[in-house]
Amino acid sequence: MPMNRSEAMRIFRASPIYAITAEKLSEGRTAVETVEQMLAGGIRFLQYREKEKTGREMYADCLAIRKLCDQYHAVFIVDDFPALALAVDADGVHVGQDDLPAAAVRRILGTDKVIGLSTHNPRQLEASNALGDTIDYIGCGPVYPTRTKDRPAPVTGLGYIRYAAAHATHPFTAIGGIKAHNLADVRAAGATTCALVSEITKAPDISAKVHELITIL
Ligand code: TZP
Ligand code: MG
Repeated sequence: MPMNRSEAMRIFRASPIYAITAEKLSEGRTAVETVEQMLAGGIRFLQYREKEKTGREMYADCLAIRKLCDQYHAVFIVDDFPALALAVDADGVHVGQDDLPAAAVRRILGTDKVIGLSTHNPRQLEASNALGDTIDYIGCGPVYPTRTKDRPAPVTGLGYIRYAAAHATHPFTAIGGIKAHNLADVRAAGATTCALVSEITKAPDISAKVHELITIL
């Protein structure tokens, strides 16, 4: 059972850590196993982001993740694919600047799903503000260098997080190169939610890593 949009966003605002999958950076664990351990560690807002899988593979993974997220009352976001999100009853979709425009995604998903949009600079942030309630949250980054994403936008530094804290009209998550050692700096710059991929997926003990991150905050 998916949850409604406002409940999902309540959980976003209460989540210091937004966890994102990357099976190929998961030290041999599957994306589903990784999600299980993220949830056991306390993650309640997560994204399925698998850039190299087939539709069939992603569908199977997402059906399993839907069930796991139900057990933990966690929010399940699918990266890039509105049709996949609807097919598995995910709680929302995350899109980037080169994906379907947010308004088109909203038409597909209807009014009760969460939409997240990546932004990389103040111009894109101002454009996201203009989208109003077409979208629910934005991503801001990459704050630090990252090797997780192919062809990332230029590193923004913490200056962009301060800009977002002052100007974003949507809740936002910082993303890109965030690790245990710099998490407090990102938080101090104004990010109350931080999205992490490799720091979590590569951890020997994912649920212990999530505990460590939550404790830092
Ligand atoms: N968008 C901007 S940076 C990034 C995405 C999806 C990847 C962040 O991964 P990591 O491993 O936390 O640097
Ligand atoms: Mg995308």
